[in-house]
Amino acid sequence: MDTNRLSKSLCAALNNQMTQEAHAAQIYLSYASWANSHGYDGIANFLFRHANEERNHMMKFLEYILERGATVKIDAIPGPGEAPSSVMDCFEKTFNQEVENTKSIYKIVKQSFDESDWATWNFLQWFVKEQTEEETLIMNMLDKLKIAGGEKASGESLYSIDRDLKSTPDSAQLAQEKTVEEP
Ligand code: OFO
Repeated sequence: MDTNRLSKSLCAALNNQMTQEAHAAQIYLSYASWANSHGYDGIANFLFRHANEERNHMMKFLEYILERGATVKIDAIPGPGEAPSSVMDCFEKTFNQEVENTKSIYKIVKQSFDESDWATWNFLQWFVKEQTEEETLIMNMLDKLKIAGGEKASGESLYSIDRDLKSTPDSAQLAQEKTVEEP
């Protein structure tokens, strides 16, 4: 008896998204390492925490696919691409990657809607909210950097942004602990 509750196309889309979350984690790890090696310990800490979050997102997809009786396909994770050239570039790249991720999640939301797969549609609502939060978080960082002078920001202002991030309490709760009911 076949107990699989996901369509072939939704299963493929969810598996693909799972790999994209792993890819996002690689990007954050790479940028965090770049920040650390340039002396920005606060920024590195912020990015390392986000790498962890993305990994948790990957696990959420994996667990959901299994929960629906479908097959998880672990694939190769694409590399993170080039390291940033500056702090501004780091956050611009981060923002663009989050926007791309949002688009990719919206696609699966639409697909689940079109297939009337309400369980998957409901599961994805957590990610819709999470993406809004993440985009806002990075947007706020970009605003601060713009005020500091963008690409021309002085060492002093970058120093204080980095120091502030170091002392900011960890507002990024572990994604694993969040649920659709308690996002
Ligand atoms: Fe950047 O958040 Fe995952 O989905």
